[in-house]
Amino acid sequence: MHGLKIRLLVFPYLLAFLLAGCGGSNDGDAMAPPVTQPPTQPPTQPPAAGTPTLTRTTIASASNPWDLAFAPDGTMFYTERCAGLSVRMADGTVRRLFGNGSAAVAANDLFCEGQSGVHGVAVDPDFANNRFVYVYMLSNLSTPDTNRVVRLTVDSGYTTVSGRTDIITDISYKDVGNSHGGAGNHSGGRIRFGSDGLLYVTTGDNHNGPLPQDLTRLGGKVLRVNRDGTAASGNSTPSGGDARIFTYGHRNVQGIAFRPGSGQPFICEHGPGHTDEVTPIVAGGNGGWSPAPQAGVTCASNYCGYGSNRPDGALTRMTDLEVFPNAMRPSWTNGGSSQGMSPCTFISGSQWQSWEGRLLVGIMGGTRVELLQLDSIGMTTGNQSVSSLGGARVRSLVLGPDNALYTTTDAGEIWRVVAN
Ligand SMILES: [Ca+2]
Repeated sequence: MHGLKIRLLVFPYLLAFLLAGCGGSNDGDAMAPPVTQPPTQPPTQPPAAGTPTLTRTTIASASNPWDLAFAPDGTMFYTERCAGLSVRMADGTVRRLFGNGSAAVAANDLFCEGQSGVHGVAVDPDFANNRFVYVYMLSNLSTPDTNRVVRLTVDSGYTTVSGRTDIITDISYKDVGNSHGGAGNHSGGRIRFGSDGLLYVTTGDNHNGPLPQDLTRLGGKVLRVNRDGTAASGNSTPSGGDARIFTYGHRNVQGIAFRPGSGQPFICEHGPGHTDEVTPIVAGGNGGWSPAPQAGVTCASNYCGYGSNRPDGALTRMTDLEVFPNAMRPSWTNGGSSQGMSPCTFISGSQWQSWEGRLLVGIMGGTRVELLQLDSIGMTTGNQSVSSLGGARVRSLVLGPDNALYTTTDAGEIWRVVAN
């Protein structure tokens, strides 16, 4: 990594030096070919877009808020990991719609354990007509327990929900602890509608070695489904696999965002002590994560995610191009380290000035948010840490219908961040 970075930094200076040298030698070289003179009129430069000034306000407090989503009228839904789904009205009124305790509608099967509980929330693109909201949650309705995606219908006054429909009931869940941690680890759980109108669901590897490459089970995947949970067409799932699988070979994906213009999905994925990854994904793609032991290797609990799955003892790779040469290449890795990459979102809106079109990535353990600049194929060409979004474990990053940025933090706050 360092070698590459140094080369990239040095090259422009080297090029400038060589060009300057060429110009100098031409001055006294009678044999030099004629030089085409540059136009006397300097080329017109587009005005440089500025850096936005951010103003951050805490608009709500909550208990382990995990995700949030907006209705077209600006009403905000948010989840709390152990409580359920709430709504915050424009005037600041909060109502608990679905979950435990005082929620308008009880979810008696909901429980939280370890990292798991209520995670992502998504609003249907046709919410104005169907009033559908979707929640990713841990449930004890199946044996063993599973993560589910539940669809709810919200009433016109945002006072309650009805018509619970569990559209995905069989997302892998770590129901028993093992050598690598307790029950509830690595459940993924972000849900987002893409610009194709389909619902994307990110899942985790449950500290289970074979799971990410097992195409018959839903852990360590990105799913793509219709609003009733059936497989979307065009998923290109490899033969014999569950047709809901869009991509596989992932560790614990908790961020997904869609690039404005192309609509291409990018995932943001927590690494195993090294190599957090941002990756543009394509239908049928393999992320290249396989924490199962290779032949001749043994690992505690049959999971090599924190050590080596290889006979040579090298660390298990987040994208193993030796075993999976066609695996999807990451756009960015977090400097070779892993600090809990979780949410991400693309920035849009002219008030964001030079940031428009860039990808914001929350890194929880690093208590910082990185801003990535991408090239035309989605590879990262530059990154910077956004100091005004730092200092917290940012669990969610969502651009509201007002083009303000909204976040949840593990410390229990929901922020609104305005650019100007
Ligand atoms: Ca990967």
